[in-house]
Amino acid sequence: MSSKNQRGNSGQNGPATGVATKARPKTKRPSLYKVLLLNDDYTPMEFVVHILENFFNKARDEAVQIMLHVHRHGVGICGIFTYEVAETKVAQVIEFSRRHQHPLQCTMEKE
Ligand code: TYC
Repeated sequence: MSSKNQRGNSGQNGPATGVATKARPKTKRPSLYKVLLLNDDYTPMEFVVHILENFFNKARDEAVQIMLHVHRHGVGICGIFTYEVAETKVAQVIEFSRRHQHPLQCTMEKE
């Protein structure tokens, strides 16, 4: 078997001293945003649970827990997403609630 290095070594055996030539694309991690649900006095609890199950893929138990947290504390986190996903979720919740004539509000906040 050859003892030559694959590339860039200046000749002798031993540790490779060549220039690193492998491409290393710059990948910055995206900023994340919390999507928050706000309490109100009118939206039915069951409707909020439905939102959490269907728009945020929560299982029934967790959906009920989040809904009750919002009911008791005024605000709660339904998920954490990149900017465009968070923006889409907020728009979907507001539109769906509006269409069902509930005042439920949803907003986003940088993590
Ligand atoms: N407070 C509402 C009620 O008593 C229930 C509710 C929970 C509304 C969470 C909005 O984000 C909310 N019917």
